[in-house]
Amino acid sequence: MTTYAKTVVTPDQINFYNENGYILFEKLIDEETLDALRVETDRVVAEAAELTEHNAQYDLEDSHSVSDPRVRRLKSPSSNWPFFWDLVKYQPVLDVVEALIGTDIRLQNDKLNMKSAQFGAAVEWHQDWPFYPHTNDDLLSAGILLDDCYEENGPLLVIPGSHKRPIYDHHADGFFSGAVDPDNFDWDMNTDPVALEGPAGSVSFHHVRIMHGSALNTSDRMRRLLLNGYAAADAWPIMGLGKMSLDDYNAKICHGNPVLQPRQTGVPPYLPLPAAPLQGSIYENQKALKNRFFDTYKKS
Ligand SMILES: O=C(O)CCC(=O)C(=O)O
Repeated sequence: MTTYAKTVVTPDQINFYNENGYILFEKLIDEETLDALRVETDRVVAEAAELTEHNAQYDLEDSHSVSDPRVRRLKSPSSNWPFFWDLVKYQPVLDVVEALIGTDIRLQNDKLNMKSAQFGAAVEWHQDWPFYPHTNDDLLSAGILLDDCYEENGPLLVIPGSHKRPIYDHHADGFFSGAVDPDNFDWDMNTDPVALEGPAGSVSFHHVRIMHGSALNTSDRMRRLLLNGYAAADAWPIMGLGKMSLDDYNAKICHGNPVLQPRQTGVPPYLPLPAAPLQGSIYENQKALKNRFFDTYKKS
């Protein structure tokens, strides 16, 4: 097993994260692991070629066909392919997560968003919190860049400091839509968004309440982003464990120990109910948003 030097996270970096709700570590993933991640991703994507509809492992672009296969997302990769569970426990990333949310850490969710060259789908502005409210908000997502990612590739955009604002309305026509209507934006699109961009192997960390989204990938290069969502083990999901047994839930602990006593803080609750009419992924949930922002967005 490879051993890694502990990632140093300085008090200034922790303060930056606490103030802004995000931080980026350039090239945190070593070259060997990054190569292995790309090889495994290519292998898994190739297995989807014959699919004709979404399933529990793959979310497909609207334009997907057997003759022109287009995977939009790998769903819960760590549950479906063992390589990705090993990566959830990759120590240099967990060192940062530990510095930001504490020692006892559970994997909350994970996905690999593909954003392929020339057609990769946009993700409308949203906070992650309304999708999975917890008893406290010590949750974040680590975004591992598989490819160099810059403005033309549709990087993740965040609104610094928005994790301290109220929870925005994520409903449309009375149902959860997982997206914020642009008429409700109270930030300046010309100056406020920050792009989490950098060379392949860089890792961004964003708070569960930060406002974020991303534009289409109109470039001729892929933008693949593995998002591993981590939670402090004492943050308990308000929506319950779903179909998971307690043993399965605790098997998601990737650092430290399970905690049975929830820590309750005064975070604003928000329920993703009534459920979005279109289920399966954020892309499907967000189809209910009629007033779409990124369909016509061009950075000025
Ligand atoms: O892939 C992206 O750019 C954004 C993804 C995201 O925010 C999500 O899947 O919740």
